[in-house]
Amino acid sequence: MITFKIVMIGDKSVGKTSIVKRYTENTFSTGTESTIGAQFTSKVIEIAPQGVVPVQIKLQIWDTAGEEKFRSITPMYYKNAASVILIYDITSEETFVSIGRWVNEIENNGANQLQLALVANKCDMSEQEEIPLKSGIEYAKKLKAIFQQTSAKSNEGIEQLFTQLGEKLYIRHLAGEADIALKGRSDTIKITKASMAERKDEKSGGCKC
Ligand SMILES: Nc1nc2c(ncn2[C@@H]2O[C@H](COP(=O)(O)OP(=O)(O)OP(=O)(O)O)[C@@H](O)[C@H]2O)c(=O)[nH]1
Ligand SMILES: [Mg+2]
Repeated sequence: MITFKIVMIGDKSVGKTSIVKRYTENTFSTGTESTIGAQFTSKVIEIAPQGVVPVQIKLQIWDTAGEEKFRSITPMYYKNAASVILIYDITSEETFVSIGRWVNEIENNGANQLQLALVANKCDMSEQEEIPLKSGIEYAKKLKAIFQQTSAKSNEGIEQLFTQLGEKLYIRHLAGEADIALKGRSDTIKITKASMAERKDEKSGGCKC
């Protein structure tokens, strides 16, 4: 089965962990703790892009820390990644402005073949919106990124985000664009937390799906 590595990036508190939790465990909590380092979860999904026979793919989703002090280690997570999901919080202009900085960082690390996705999270809080939908859509176009409005709280757009992205990655893979599929587990970066997550997976007899 083809595995695609996807990295969640964005300022602290934009909802990276919440989106992953909602997608992989269908849970949401208001009292999440800030992520330290990074960890990954895997999920197998069936996709049926237009003109292609339905196929199962595995998404290996890396949740990273948004806090400034962990920023210097973030670039190593781009290694072997097929995609970066850039997340901002629609109620915080600052987090939208930061997207440009994250994009620069990705480009400076020579990872410009990555498929980008831009995510406008916390859309359940539209009464406190600082970034209109239009701005997100326009920016995504500029970045040639997939755009998705989400709410980890209400579950809006979460499934669509990963399905849309999985389909896009699979189509790119079929077209032979770049080397975007992970070949095996040995390709993943070994760090303490990730290794722990991996061990947990192995204990339960494989991935979490
Ligand atoms: N209303 C609302 N709150 C959300 C949503 N997503 C996340 N939150 C809340 O926002 C806060 C931060 O969420 P996290 O998922 O921990 O944010 P993060 O991006 O992982 O933060 P770091 O790990 O520090 O980088 C938590 O209190 C969440 O409950 C959402 O879609 N709607
Ligand atoms: Mg987090």
